[in-house]
Amino acid sequence: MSAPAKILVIHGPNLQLLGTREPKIYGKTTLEEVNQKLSEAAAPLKVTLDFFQSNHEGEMVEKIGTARKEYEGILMNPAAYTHTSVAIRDAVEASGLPTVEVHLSNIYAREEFRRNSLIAPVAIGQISGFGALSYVLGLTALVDRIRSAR
Ligand code: CA2
Repeated sequence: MSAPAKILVIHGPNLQLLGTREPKIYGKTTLEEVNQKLSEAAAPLKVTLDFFQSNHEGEMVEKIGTARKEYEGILMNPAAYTHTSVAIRDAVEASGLPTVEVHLSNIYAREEFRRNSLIAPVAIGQISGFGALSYVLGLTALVDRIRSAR
């Protein structure tokens, strides 16, 4: 029997504000509660999670850059960097790790500039628009992919 997969969960800039502002767009669930929901979903899937939140592009790039040593997949909400960061996209691609991109809001139903994701082409998939459930759906899909690749 192989060891349980370790998955890195990355939350991008400003997501530490979740649940405190803009509830109409992002809901009332705090980041801590999102992580709690993920931990509850991870237990029956028999995977372990580490959580990382950063407001800094370079920190996110460095975390992704060392992830291969420890993790089998990445679940990430790149937040605003979704639409701007070639550096994060290149880091994901270079990591070679299956990565699922998630968004709380439906990025295709908002401003034009949110409709383009630089990360999506290097992710195995994207889930957008289901609030905290996007993360749980994303985790389920990521674990399924990791298992079928083992
Ligand atoms: O819908 C998502 O999950 C986003 O990744 C959230 C980003 C936004 O830039 C993306 O276009 C879509 C914004 C994260 C900031 O979160 C806040 C939460 C509460 C209050 C203010 C910002």
